[in-house]
Amino acid sequence: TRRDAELRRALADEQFVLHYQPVVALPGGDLAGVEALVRWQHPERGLLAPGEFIAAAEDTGLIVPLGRWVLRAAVRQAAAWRAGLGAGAPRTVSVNASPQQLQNPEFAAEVAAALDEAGLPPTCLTLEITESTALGGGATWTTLAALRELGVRVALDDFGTGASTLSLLVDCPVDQVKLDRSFVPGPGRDAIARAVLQLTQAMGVEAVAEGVETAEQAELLTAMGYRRAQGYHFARPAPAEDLFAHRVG
Ligand code: G
Ligand code: G
Ligand code: NA
Repeated sequence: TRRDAELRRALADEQFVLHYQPVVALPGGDLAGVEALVRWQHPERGLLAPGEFIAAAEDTGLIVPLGRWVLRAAVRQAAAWRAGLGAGAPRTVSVNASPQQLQNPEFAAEVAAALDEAGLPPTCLTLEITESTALGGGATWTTLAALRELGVRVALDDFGTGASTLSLLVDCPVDQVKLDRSFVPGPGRDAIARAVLQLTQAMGVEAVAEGVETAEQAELLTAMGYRRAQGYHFARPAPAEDLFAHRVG
């Protein structure tokens, strides 16, 4: 198809770029890590968000080579920040992974090789998967276990929006849960955010609140006991060179 050919060419021509969004510590807002978010610098249509091409990449299977590129670029960038910024560098880089990547029996070895090549410790990488990916079973769970054995951290993204049951957290152990932005608390609507925090604390899993857009939301989350947050209130996704321009440049 045309779509397929266009995506293939984009990969060959290196038209993809990564933006990074800070994950911060609460209270205080100090930098804790970054999430890598892919964009397509399209020659005619300009900068495209993942919503415009990830689904097509998944349908055509091109998500496997695209995901490989994203992973390698993100760990290289994280290693460069560590070398250049020292204690000021983000301590973790989070990378989104699609179901097909996790089902690939070579994926854990590829991740290990990318980390090794970049010189980034495995504990500095978090792979974000969605609940539907985590429900993959079989090959997916073997890959996740191999990754965690390496020291790579696994996060369950968009938590609370899937059709999953809580037993998923038992069947598919993860290191971090990202509360979906639809559950960011407001006055009189904080039950889900509270419940998810209690659940993660009971399981010894880190909780990250996503989609924090106001100071009031950040205060509510802090008062509840959230220690990690991400959202436009703190910082928008930006190119690597803009993120720490004031410190590196
Ligand atoms: O800002 P935003 O539009 O960047 O991202 C939208 C969605 O695209 C998010 O749900 C995110 O998980 C997904 N996404 C962003 N980057 C990647 C990537 O590199 N791989 C995959 N599989 N999904 C991504
Ligand atoms: O979890 P996921 O990978 O879906 O989250 C990344 C997506 O969320 C990206 O599209 C990113 O641009 C978007 N995003 C990040 N912070 C905020 C925010 O505070 N509000 C909203 N509405 N979207 C956000
Ligand atoms: Na994500």
